[in-house]
Amino acid sequence: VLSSKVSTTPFEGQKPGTSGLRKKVTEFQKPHYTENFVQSTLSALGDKIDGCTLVVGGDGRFFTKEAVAIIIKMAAANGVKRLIVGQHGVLSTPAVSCLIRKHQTMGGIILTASHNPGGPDGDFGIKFNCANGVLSEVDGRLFIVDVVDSVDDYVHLMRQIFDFDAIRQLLTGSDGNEPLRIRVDCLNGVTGPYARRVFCEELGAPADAVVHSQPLADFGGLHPDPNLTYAKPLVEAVKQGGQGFGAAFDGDGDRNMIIGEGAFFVNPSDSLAVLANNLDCIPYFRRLGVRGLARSMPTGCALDRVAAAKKLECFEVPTGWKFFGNLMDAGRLSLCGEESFGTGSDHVREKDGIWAALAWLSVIAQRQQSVQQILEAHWDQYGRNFFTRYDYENCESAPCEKMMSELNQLVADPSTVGKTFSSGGKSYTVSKADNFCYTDPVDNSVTKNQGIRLIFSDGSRVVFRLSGTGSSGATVRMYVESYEKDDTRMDAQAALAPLVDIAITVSKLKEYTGRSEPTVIT
Ligand code: VG1
Ligand code: CO
Repeated sequence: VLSSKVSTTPFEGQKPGTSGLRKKVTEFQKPHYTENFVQSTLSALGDKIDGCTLVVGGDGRFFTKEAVAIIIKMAAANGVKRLIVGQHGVLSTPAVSCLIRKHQTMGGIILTASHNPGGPDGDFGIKFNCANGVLSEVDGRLFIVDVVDSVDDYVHLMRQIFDFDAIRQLLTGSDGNEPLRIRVDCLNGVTGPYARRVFCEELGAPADAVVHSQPLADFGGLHPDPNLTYAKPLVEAVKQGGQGFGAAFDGDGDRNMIIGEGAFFVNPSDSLAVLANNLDCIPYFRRLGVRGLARSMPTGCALDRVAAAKKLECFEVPTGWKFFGNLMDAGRLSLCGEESFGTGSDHVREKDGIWAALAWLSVIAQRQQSVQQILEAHWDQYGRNFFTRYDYENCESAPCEKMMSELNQLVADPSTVGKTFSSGGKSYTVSKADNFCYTDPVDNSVTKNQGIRLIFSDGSRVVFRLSGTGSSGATVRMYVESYEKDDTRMDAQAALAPLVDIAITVSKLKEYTGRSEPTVIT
């Protein structure tokens, strides 16, 4: 392999956030910008890079081909022996994780900005996933690029986890029941080919059940973020079409939104708890048992109630999937999720959108109940943790930093505990206030500053943090949660209105962000 030396200078702001480096495409197009980050990533592997194998792929967004070409050249120059690349550079995030594990590679490079818009004016991103495997052997200096079918290995894995026959019966009505009609919206992200193969070819859903299934460099102008705001077309289609199940995934295929008939919305925190409560519907967990549960800190606490009832260990980790990996590798975690539409298990080391949809279909098939019936039964058993998240996207950074530092002072002030706040006829007394700090139970590493928490005496919570995935400005996330034992059928926004009001007032959010309304409410 021939290589040459190129000199370059550092760039501002190449620090990876919650999930790698995310910036405008135009940043990555600057001379040496992408090369610098790729070189830093490869250099960080140290000696281990010599003769290793890496997986490379991404969600197919604009600039993917250019980035793959750069990575191939630089990997060769750095002594990597073999690259496993998805066709056209396209692989979903969970599929990359699947390949890393299957081939026991040194790791993988994922090219995605996830749920952020794409195209020449959109975002691009690069993140490195570590090996959860063994070192490959070094023999000679031959450099190999293997182009793999992006779908085969993933589908094979799904077949081992789920009972495809049972789901096929559910979707085709071959058991004599009315078939469950579904609508799966890939939002023109990377999941299209996976979803067509899984839901239509393998599970017998009609071809028109999977829509926007062509991965496009600009997502066809759609915002590939599966929530009620950006996946509105799915919501409308299911309302009108009468399907009993709807799902949408983000650009790189690791997020999911689940809705039932009439577009009945499943809050992701509830989704996690329901799956935890029904893991015996899935052969993978029947076979391996359930070793533990986990959620990210801002995620609603419905999961904790299931864990307590089932006497399972339950972990609370900082936002971002990387914290779950250690627990999985230590054999202490089987199912985990985040309020941000991420759900997954230890079958890979990423959250997994299609997996989540299959998990839900497994529960529906086994219980023979609708999505809404399953949720309501859950609330009847455990009570309901109402949950909402307000996002204030792309605000000015300085005032948001100031707001966070003021909130830091508030939670550091001992007199905050015991204070009572009231609104809309409801009162909440602070029982704990802090900035969330996580000590990894496996390696004892400490991660500080993971979000301001105000926890009230009835278990209700308000959490504030700044996003680590935006490509410009600051995005404030405000998470509000309250628990009701009996009154579980209320509208979530109505139930949470008093606490939302308190949270906005206490943080002076409107003053600092200059926004009277959030960009997105989930
Ligand atoms: C957001 C979510 C977080 C998620 C992360 C990556 O991070 O809140 O839960 O793990 O995105 O998801 P932040 O720092 O912006 O709040 V993905 O689908 O973008 O890889
Ligand atoms: Co994603």
